[in-house]
Amino acid sequence: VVRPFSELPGNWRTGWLNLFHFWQEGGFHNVHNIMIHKFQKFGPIYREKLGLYQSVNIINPEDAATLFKLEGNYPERFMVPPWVAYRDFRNKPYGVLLKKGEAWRSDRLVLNKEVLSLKVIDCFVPLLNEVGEDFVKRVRVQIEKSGRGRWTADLTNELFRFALESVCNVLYGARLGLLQDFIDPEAQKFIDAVTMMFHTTSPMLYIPPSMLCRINSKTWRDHVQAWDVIFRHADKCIQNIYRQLRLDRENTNEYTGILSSLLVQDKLPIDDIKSNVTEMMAGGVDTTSITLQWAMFELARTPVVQEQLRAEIFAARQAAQGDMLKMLKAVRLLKAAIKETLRLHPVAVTIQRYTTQEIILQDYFIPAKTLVQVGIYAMGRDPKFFTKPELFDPARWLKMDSTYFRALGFGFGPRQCLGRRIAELEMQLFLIHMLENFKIETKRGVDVGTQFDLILIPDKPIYLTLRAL
Ligand code: HEM
Ligand code: 2DC
Repeated sequence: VVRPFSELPGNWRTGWLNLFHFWQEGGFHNVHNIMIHKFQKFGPIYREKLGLYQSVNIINPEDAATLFKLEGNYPERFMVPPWVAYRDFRNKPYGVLLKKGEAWRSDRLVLNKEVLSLKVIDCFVPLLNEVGEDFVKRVRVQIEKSGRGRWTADLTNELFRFALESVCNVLYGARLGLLQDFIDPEAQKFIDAVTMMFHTTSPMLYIPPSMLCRINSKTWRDHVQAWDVIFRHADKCIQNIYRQLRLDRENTNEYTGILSSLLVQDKLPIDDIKSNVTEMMAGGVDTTSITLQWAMFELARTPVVQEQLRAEIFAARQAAQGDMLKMLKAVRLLKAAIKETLRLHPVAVTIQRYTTQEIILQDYFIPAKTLVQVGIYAMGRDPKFFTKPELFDPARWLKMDSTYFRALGFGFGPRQCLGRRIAELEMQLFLIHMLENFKIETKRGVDVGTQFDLILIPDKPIYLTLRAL
């Protein structure tokens, strides 16, 4: 029998009271643990109301499959209210991140060809590879300086620079020089602004956009300032390329980055190109860098796995004779290690969709236009879906009976992460170079937890030791 929507478990009748309790429990930094707790209390589906926002939350891969299979051609996710409010406040155009309907789809189809399709891999690999190699050089210099054959540090900012350098090299076909000693203070300001933008988003997550600009709180002002820096700096980078392109028109057929391709093709209006390139530049900093930090942390704690990856990489290098494209096809365990990192440490606590029609989940009727969230953080740590979930075991992905709707770190379907190809190649190449050159270690017994800062981040600094091999 199918049960009605009103019978769903959960405390969804008292929105503002819930928001208050949530705030009391330190919920703004603890969303991921509160979700795990609620799945334990209510079972695999529960209904929730925070402020004005209602959602249904699910954890089961089968239910995720049901949801995504009916998402239609214009899937929509939760629109982060402060992000919408900023653009409306400053009159900035939306990119795919915040567009809907046909406007979203037509942008996405043009962008997919230039950013996500298989044909761009050949163009991206050399650009991302050189940044990975430069990171290794930088670590070597630090090791020399120490005079002890190793370097111990919190790599957060180094990795932010690496990630921005990487995404800009594919976007603009140009190096910013962020892996040198003296770096452009504007670029550092951009990096800090992205972190600030995420950090100031979470306390405003459940307040509708129309209310935000009116209250003029400190958080809102900091948020506006952060986006201002992001848009201004991205605009500067875009203008640079635009000018260059007009100077030397009769360019060769050499690949000069995503922005040039989009400009030359002329399939998107310039404002849409700008907004989308700005989103990609901002979306490419904290996401890959923090995932890489977690990956190195997990590898430092499981030296056996680290050795297995190194062996795979050495063998792949031998077989490919320096051809990176070929090499990337021979590192299955490394790719599984990235999946495994995102299982335990997803960037996004949930993947959400609005239902397009009535659907049935766990025998409950869910009406159309309901926000349904797949709790991927909770799913990744649940023994029902991953045996011994606490173990970092990349090989599980190669021997599991079913990985059906379990690898959702980049989302799913036509609305999945636009930067997925960039992110995956960037992280694979980075880890290849790091594992070929250094042993990664960390102090025993130091446990690092997770904090919700809109994206999930480590709750304390991670200290890693890199030792020359
Ligand atoms: C969307 C994760 C890196 C740009 C998303 C979504 C997730 C995600 C979960 C939502 C997908 C969905 O709703 O199905 C990640 C992870 C990354 C990463 C785990 C790295 C480890 C990047 C990078 C860029 C980027 C490097 C920029 C080049 C975007 C954009 C969207 C998006 C623009 C919105 C797409 C749309 O709405 O059509 N990402 N991301 N992401 N990501 Fe990423
Ligand atoms: C945050 O309840 C928690 O990839 C909310 O690169 C639901 C939600 C909605 C959208 C998610 C967001 C969460 C986390 C950050 C994500 C975002 C969609 C895209 C964004 C996952 C889970 C991110 C980090 C993009 C950001 C691009 C931006 C800087 C221009």
